[in-house]
Amino acid sequence: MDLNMQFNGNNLKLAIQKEGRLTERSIGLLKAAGFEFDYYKNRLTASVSGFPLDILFVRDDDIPEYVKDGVCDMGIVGKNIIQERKAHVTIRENLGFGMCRIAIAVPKVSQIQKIEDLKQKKVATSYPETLRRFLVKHKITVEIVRIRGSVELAPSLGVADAICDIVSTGSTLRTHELREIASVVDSEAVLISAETIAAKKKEIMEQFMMRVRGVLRARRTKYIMLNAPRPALETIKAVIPGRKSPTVVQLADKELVAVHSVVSEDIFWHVIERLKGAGATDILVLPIEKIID
Ligand code: PRT
Ligand code: ZN
Repeated sequence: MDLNMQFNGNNLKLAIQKEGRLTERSIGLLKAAGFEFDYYKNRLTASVSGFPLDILFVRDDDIPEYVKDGVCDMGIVGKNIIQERKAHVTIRENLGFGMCRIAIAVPKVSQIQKIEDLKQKKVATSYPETLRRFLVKHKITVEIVRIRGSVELAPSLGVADAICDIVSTGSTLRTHELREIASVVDSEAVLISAETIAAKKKEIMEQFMMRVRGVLRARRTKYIMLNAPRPALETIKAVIPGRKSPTVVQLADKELVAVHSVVSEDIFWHVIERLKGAGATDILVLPIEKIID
């Protein structure tokens, strides 16, 4: 594909998965960041209106190399692929979707209980490099059987004693009567760029990143509103300090105040418990669209 034939060379070129588990969420992130483009099946490229960004729809496996070689400036791909390829690219943001792990599993009935029991056994995987590194770290020698798809079938076909594959919900392992014995590495979708950025692309990449970060931060944060008795205010302010300081509004009832603030999603439930404990009532939680500093 000669990209220069199709695109303005000064535009930022972003590669995303054409059709697969990351496609919908990648497109959703770009749209949430305000980038408008048409997407339909079998489309190879799209241009964004009002922003110098071109999108390439490709196989996920090709994305690290495209970015490393400068065919594209940035890409959205699973961390698992980057690690497997040992691709020299820079991870700019974790994107909070495509969550999975690479894990080792054995048939439920197998004698193998722990990774040490894998010594001299056969392990089937599409991630030979990731597995190799894990085994070197644990000083275990196995025979790695490289398989491209349907790795979970390998033990029942007699091809291997264990598998090393992507696990998300664990339902594929359950369906195939497999039992996880070790987690090798965690993965999620990431935004990558080349290690060195061409000078003419730096500014536009920063603008692109600012928009994407605005969405990511908003997704990780909730807006919270609550009522509280005035004496509880100091405790509540300590629990939800806000981005700078919470908004405190006097209610008609002089004994009550309303407090507005933002809370990070990872500590959200913990915070709610503490707020209730401090006497907060009528707690409202709202999504935030964007956070820009
Ligand atoms: O055609 P192309 O090469 O672009 O796509 P692909 O078929 O190689 O990849 P795809 O779309 O299956 O996955 C793209 C990326 O999604 C992966 O590289 C991971 O980063 C991420 N991801 C997240 C997953 C899963 N979750 C996942 N569950 N990739 C694959 N799976 C498969 C896994 O291989 C296993 O067969 O789902 C099964 C396990 O899922 P659970 O939920 O049953 O545990
Ligand atoms: Zn792939």
